[in-house]
Amino acid sequence: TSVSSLAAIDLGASSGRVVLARVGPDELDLEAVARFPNDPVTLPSGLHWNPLELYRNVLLGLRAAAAASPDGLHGAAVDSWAVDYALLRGGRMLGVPFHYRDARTQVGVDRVHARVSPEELYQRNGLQFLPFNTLYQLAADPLTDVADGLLLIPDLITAWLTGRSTTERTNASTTGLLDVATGRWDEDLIGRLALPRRLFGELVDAGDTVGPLLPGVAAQVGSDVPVHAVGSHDTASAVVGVPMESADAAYISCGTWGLVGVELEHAVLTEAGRAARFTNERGVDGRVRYLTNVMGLWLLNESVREWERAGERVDLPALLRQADQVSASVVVFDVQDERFLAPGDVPARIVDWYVERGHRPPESRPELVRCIVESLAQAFADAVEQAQRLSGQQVRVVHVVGGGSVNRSLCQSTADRTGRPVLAGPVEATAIGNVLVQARAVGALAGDLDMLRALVRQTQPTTRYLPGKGSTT
Ligand code: ADP
Ligand code: LRH
Repeated sequence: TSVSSLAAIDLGASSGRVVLARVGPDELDLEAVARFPNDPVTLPSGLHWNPLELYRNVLLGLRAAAAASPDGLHGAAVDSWAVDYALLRGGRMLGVPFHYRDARTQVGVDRVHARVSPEELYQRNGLQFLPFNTLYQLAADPLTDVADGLLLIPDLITAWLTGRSTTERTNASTTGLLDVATGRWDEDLIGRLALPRRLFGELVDAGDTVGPLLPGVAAQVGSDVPVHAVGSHDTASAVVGVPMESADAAYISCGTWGLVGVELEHAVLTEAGRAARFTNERGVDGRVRYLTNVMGLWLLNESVREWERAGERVDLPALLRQADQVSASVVVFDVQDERFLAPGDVPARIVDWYVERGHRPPESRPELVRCIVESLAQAFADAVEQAQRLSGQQVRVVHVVGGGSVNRSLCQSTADRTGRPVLAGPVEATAIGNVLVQARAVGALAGDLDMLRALVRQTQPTTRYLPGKGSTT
């Protein structure tokens, strides 16, 4: 084993980055060589992603990563948000991929549930109900008839880089069409939903090698780079990067969403878990990510966007500091209310929530931000309790990773409301999980997830928040 240079291409729902890492048995150094926004576009057809712009930025990022590694890059791998896809025909993309927040999915939900009940679906795929799970989107997508292939977003970028079409399993588990017991495509379910079997291609696992860059791509990047499969669902990579020391820990992967749960060896398919919307997503090394989607920093970011749409510039760190100074006691609102899912005027919807219940609504921006932070922390705490109760896994410490881990009031309030210590960081857990799995694939590291996490503990600083107290780094 020796030190390797590896690039993580991490595409979040709010921004993307290319992170260059040096990884070896005692070393894990990261540097973001490119950061770029991931802004959706509204067309007459609905709300879409802009995968070409993302791909353009990925190439620039890879070029910067190659330029910063004089001895060459030993690998690159893509992860992104889950569930969304492109349809293809003859290898070419058909149409512009939809954003999971587009409103078209409701018809798909009705169509799927008319054929297969939610109870049966849960036994087959283990997934929490989210109206945008891939199977519902496909049931509302007329292009499935003419398509001969489907690629999830990270697999699409990987295919553009390498010319190879693969479907990585952790992300495939978010389609709703993967058998939770076997990790294979559920042929029977695909048939009953009248979806063309030809759409669902070869499954690969995190750690597999996909192949070299296409010659034309290598020319643009300025170097040849082997591309790997990693936990291509960003949350799967994030969970690899959580520095959990033992099983009695919960994690909150907090970016656009707050994904709250525990890691298990086996799926839990109880009716209570289904009712509480707990999911069994596939993790790296066959682990189960038993978690639930909490609305997350979307509430804060979409509020800021709404104010910025009105032509202002908002300084988020300054606003968070002002929110900390709010002395009025805060009534928490239900962040899981479905009205908050769609893009738009989130602040007005929050005010409505309070008014409908006869509570005094927040009267200033700092007060509104404070309500969001406290309400998110309460939802996180509720989800941690549920994860413990539904899985039987004792939770003694709560890890927060992702962008939310640098939000101090969110972390402190989560410690207070869970009554458990919160360990915050690393902020780039997803990129870390991505490169750790690559490092193992190229032989720079060996061992199971516990050993990978030990390296994260050894090299990455975390901040500890104690309930009712303050924080220490
Ligand atoms: P995603 O992967 O879903 O795009 P990230 O994990 O990158 O999300 O988190 C991004 C979010 O983290 C930002 O939109 C912001 O809300 C929060 N964040 C990032 N940096 C800071 C900071 N310095 N202070 C407060 N919040 C921050
Ligand atoms: C977080 C995430 C989450 C999914 C959602 C669509 O980025 O991948 O795990 O549920 O996006």
